[in-house]
Amino acid sequence: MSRKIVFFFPSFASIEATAPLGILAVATPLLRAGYEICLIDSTITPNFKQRVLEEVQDSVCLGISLVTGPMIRETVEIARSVKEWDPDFPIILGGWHPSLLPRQTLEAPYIDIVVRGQGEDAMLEVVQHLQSRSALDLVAGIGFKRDGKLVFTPERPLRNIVDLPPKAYHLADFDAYERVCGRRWAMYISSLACPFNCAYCTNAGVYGRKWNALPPEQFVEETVDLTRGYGLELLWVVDDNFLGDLDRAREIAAGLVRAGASFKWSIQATTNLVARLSLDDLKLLKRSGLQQICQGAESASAKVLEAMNKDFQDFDSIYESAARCIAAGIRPSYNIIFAFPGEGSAERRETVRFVMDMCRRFPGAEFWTNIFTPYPGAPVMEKAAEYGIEVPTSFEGWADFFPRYTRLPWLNGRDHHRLQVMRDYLRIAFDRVPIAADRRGTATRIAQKCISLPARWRLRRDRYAFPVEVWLNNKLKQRTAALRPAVDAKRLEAPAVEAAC
Ligand code: B12
Ligand code: SF4
Repeated sequence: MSRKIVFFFPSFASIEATAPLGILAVATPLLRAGYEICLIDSTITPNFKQRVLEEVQDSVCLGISLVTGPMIRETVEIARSVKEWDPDFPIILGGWHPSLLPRQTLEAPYIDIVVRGQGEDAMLEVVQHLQSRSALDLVAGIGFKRDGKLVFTPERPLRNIVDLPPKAYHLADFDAYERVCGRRWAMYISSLACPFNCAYCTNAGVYGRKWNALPPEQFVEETVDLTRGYGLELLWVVDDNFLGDLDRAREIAAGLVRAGASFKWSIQATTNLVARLSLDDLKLLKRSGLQQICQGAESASAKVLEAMNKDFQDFDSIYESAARCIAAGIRPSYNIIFAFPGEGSAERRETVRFVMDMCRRFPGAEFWTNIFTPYPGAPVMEKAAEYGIEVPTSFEGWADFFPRYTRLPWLNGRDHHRLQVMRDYLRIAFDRVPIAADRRGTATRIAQKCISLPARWRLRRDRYAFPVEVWLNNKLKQRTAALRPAVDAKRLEAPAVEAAC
């Protein structure tokens, strides 16, 4: 009887490639039970379809991990091909999208089982039941098909992160990820859930709101081992809100300094908690290797923030904490969401002014902008009908939900185009440091610096007609693209919507 389980990770349209943490998490209990794991990540496997079709031949099942959006395209492609080879071969979906929309996902004819929420125990139990051919009814937290009908088992209680097994990092081909990304890095998670409930966020629907975390000693020991063992230069700690316990953060920093850790790391945290860190705290974090704190500023308009349920955010404290971060040598990094319901042109201008003001006052601060994307399970979706949001009625319908190019009933045609051009100008005007290695030559850098000045002028005056600088920047980017490796997940870049407007 086969002991092989195949996992597929579809492309997430970025060259910032590293191993998928969700799959590394569910792999550990399977390995401990004596199963062999084959992990195929589309981003580092040019002939991924053929590889999956070869590997499934002698395996028990295929597991796919995905979030809402373009990852659905390759999921469908792979699942359909596997079903063409053997209509009875079990295909299991896990991760955020199937967790938030289990019924609609399972309705797709090529999906057999969906796992809702944490998958460590559920996946092992599913595999064991598939092998013993016993009924799946006793496996909590899943959905499956019986005689063409969808069956859902009761919810599986959430486990705290301390009770979860370590991730199977040894399955990751870090050499291949480094070839694509230019940097050797990994994701690490040290806490689950977030106590807040922002209207656009789906977290509460999967992990609840009970923040729970690993003790500082475990964080220090695991991260030091991980980075030394695989020669990693950077860890992105993907906790939703790393600073849920400020003392824990301080102890982690002190522990890393004591351990002589030499890797860089970055975290995500809410602006109100970052604001509680003193300059001394930040200096200690910097000494421990912390290089960046990502925060969701989202908008500068009080009206929009209220609609987002972000009343915990205070702008004076954002300015103050940015100043302290810069003084400590840590990059404050902020996300912005444009076009949230209720954002008119006045509110958008307010946000652009805030971004420009921050970047001018704190060189080194950076902003990443997105277009509001209504995700399943987010509180804002309760008002979908009121906002005129067309909610897809099939699994495949969610494939184009992606903050880079989302179209909304109130943001279409010329408005959408104008916002995209403005986002382009924000990118040109102010520097951002991506995870992937900077492959630009000196000439490209100087040219981009030169066009940042007219870009700032345009942003100040809100003028985006004849965007020659954007055209120029695209030409410069093409030069850099030629230096990229052949395997580039950007192939999933937006469909031809930009050209249409
Ligand atoms: C790391 C990360 C990324 C990484 C990698 C994503 C990935 N797929 O691994 C990158 C940078 C690529 C990314 C990109 C984006 N992300 Co992201 N990301 C995260 C983040 C911070 C951590 C994910 C993680 O690794 N967690 C740790 C692992 C261990 O947990 P897990 O993924 O939940 O896995 C568990 C279960 O889901 C399940 N499971 C997972 N896979 C599988 C597979 C099988 C077979 C089974 C059985 C079970 C199973 O078992 C695991 C262990 O319990 C989450 C937030 C979060 N708190 O999780 C957001 C999150 C997943 N991202 C989100 C979003 C919106 C995005 C972007 C759209 C953002 C953007 N502005 O572009 C893009 C979309 C990417 C794309 N093109 O499709 C949303 C997803 C919403 C949704 N409905 O899907 C989240 C939840 C953030 C949020 N708060 O809204 N993201
Ligand atoms: S603070 Fe971040 S993780 Fe928490 S609810 Fe808001 S968006 Fe989600």
